[in-house]
Amino acid sequence: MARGRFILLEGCDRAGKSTQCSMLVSALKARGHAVELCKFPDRTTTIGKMIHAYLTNAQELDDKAVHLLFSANRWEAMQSIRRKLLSGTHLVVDRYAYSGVAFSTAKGLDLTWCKNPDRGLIRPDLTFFLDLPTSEAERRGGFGEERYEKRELQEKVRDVFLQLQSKEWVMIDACKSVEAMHHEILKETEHKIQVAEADAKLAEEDDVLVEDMFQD
Ligand code: DGP
Repeated sequence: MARGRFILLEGCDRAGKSTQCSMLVSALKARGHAVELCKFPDRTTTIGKMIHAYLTNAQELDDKAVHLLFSANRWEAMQSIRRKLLSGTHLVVDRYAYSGVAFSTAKGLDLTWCKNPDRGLIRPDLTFFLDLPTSEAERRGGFGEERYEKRELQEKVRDVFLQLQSKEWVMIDACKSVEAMHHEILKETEHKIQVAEADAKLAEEDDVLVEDMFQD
């Protein structure tokens, strides 16, 4: 049996990640796949509650301390993510370590320093980047009340995301319709899953998880 695929959706605020994640989960379920949604930050854990207090301006925290909390919030999910993937469940993940680096670097922290705490996290099998110009994000009803929802910061975040872009990323134009984006994302994901299933039938060795996020 092929292990589950780790499908990541990254992007700027207002790009439609959460909508696309739930549409993707529903479409994969409808096609008979075992699939779960996983969202970062996960605000339900003890660490996640501290992050929530910070994001909603209920608590002040040093930039580096909060960066480490976001990273710890991903690390605390790793055992469960590993278990699910190895049991054959696909995971659709809403934000991950790229958001961690993009937001903290945009706030002025050093890019390499920001990558370090996330080194060794499980690497996604497929990363979509939903790209939306900040002016368009603003047009979509403006930003909300949370700490990072400000035009100037969002512009810097997008710049860092584009700096982090690798050739493995699938770029999605988030100005397109919800349906058009969904079609592209689903097509790429199904292809990834089919290739993995075909490979698993031929392979003599296990298809291992790669725990090398940001390793050089
Ligand atoms: P969301 O729940 O997806 O709306 O994310 C909440 C906010 O937190 C959003 O403005 C993006 C930001 N964010 C998400 N992940 C990270 C992270 O790892 N580090 C930092 N500094 N910010 C993050």
